Amino acid sequence: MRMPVLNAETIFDDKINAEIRIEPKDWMPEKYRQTLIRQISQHAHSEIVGMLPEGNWITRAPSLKRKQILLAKVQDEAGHGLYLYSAAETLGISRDEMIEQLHSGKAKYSSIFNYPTLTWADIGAIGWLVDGAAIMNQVPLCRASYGPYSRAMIRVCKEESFHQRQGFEILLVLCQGTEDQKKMAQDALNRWWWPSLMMFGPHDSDSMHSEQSMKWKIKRFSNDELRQRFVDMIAEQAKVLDLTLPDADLKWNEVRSHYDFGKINWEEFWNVVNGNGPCNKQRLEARKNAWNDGAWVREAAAAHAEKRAIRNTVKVA
Ligand code: BYC
Repeated sequence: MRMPVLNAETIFDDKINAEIRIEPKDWMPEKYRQTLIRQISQHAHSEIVGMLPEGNWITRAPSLKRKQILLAKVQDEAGHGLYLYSAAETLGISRDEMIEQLHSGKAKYSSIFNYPTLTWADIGAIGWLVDGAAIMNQVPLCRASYGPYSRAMIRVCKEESFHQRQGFEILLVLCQGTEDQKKMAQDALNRWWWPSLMMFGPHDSDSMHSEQSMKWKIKRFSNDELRQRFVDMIAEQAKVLDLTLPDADLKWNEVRSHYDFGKINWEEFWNVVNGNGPCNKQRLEARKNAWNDGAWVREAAAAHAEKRAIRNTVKVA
């Protein structure tokens, strides 16, 4: 009996169904490649732009210990950006192209990083809420169907979980401190709560990529499913801090076994995504300046690599 000839697309579909990772040299549909480039590069940009709001507090951290921890956290974000850029490069896009897309505004980065960090409590709120949302979204990405992305996410998630604890601990210390410190923690929570919910993206009904990305097992849960899990987790953790989430509609629903919560301001979300948030211009300016100021380092590194390559060829010959 002759074996049926399998075409590339059938092999790809079978691997997805069997939970076998797709690797860089495997055949993949062009749209799958483009979806991954879009998501992974935007994820990388988010990590790099995400260093800015926290970097703003490195020189003003309240103690040497806090400064060391914050420095380490911000360096972790840089590392996450680098793994993710490398993962995206395996799909055939260059680092320069990705950076160009960020600088020209073609590629997005997470809306959350366009809000200002006004007080030290904001650093706690970012760790607790922003990194908390990141973990909720990224743990399922450790099982994403594309091998290099899923493997990068395993290390990223381990580090994010330390980040969330350090944020929670900053707030716990403030909440157990003076009345003013507790107020500062509550104020940070009031400002960061709704933007954190927006991190999960538009409602499922408005999420144009979700259906296809879930079929391809890039995404494992929808935006709304992850957002709900996040609300359920944070509502309980807020009790430990004795802080109040700024949502009058937040209420445990016995029937659903989930918290109900209020309406998200989608107009604000799209406004921020489209470049008009409080810090969009400042963030992009900072990234462009860093890129231009670092040109001499990239040139020197390239010249050094070229010299080493020539030296090695001469030795081999
Ligand atoms: N902000 O069809 P949808 C971090 C865009 S880093 C801006 O649902 P998808 C951290 C979306 O891109 C956190 N844009 O899209 C770092 C799409 O537009 P395009 C970053 C958003 O891809 C430092 C359109 O809206 N995490 O945690 O299926 C310090 C329609 O959306 C946002 C990741 O990147 C947003 N919030 O789902 C601390 C995780 N939401 O691309 C912490 C990986 C949506 O067609 N990414 N848009 O122009 C994902 O999981 C998915 O891409 C998303 C969106 C859930 C974000």
